[in-house]
Amino acid sequence: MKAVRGDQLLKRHAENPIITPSMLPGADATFNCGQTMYNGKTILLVAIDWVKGGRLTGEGGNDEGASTETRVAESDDGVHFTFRDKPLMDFRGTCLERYTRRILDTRVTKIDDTYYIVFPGQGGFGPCGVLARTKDFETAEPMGIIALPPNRVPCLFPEKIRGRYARIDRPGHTPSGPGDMWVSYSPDLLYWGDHRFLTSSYVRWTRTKMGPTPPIKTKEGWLVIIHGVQTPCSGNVYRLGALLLDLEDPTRIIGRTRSWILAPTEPYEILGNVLNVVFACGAIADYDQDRLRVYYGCADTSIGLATCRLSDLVAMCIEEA
Ligand code: BMA
Repeated sequence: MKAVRGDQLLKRHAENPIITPSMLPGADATFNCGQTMYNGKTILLVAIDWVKGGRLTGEGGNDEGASTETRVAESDDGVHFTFRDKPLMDFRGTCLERYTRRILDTRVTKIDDTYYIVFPGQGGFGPCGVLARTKDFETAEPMGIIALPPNRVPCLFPEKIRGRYARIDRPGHTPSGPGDMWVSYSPDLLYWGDHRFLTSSYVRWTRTKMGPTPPIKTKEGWLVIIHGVQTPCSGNVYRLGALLLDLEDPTRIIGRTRSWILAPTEPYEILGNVLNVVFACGAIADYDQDRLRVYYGCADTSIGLATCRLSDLVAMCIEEA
């Protein structure tokens, strides 16, 4: 066993996994989640797979409902969550219906008073980036498709940079090519251009692919939690790391972790619907406590919470750059 196994910067909560399918009767998986704060509560947008009579429902199953839907789970203490009883996004009957029958891996970014949600649209073609918005997490409105396939992870910055909206994403990931990360700009969140290369895979544990989450502002730079995938003969292993980008020019990398900060080492991360996965769709910064909370998907089955000092992660990015 490598020494680094006991040495991951993110520390797991003692009650992990804090969200499991047993919390929702009929659920087979309650996993990868967008995350944010709303009215003092922690809000997670949790991907849910349902099972009925031993079969997954929806596409490929028995056509009842979506194969993966996304529900709000909310909490006052950030550890004990309650699920709402309806999916947040049901876009049947809208112009985006054919792209939104399966909604998972949501990325949430608050810009001014609106929460923007991006997720991979799917429907018989490669994943495309779908943008929706909400102000209250009761209802959400579809806005449009902002990235052509294959691009499942456009992540919005929480404020304009030099007068324009900005995003980081990973276009072009296919079985034969890992896809690189890029930064793009927009006047209105719908039309994107002025694309700039950011980075290719840079360590062994991101060799198969890597993907971003919505950037978090720190005084040193934009902190971006990333997932990295490596594929030994036993199959994909998903781990987490981080990048630090210049505040004024986010195409400039000023820090990055060469070590991973979380890897699947616990039984609930190693075993599940997909083996060996810790996967983050975002993180929450508690600036007043110098704390970063990461609610991460475990083996595509449940959700864990891991935390570290925000300043420690920023320092690690700069030291290991
Ligand atoms: C990625 C996404 C995630 C999933 C991961 C591991 O490509 O599909 O939703 O957690 O694979 O299966």
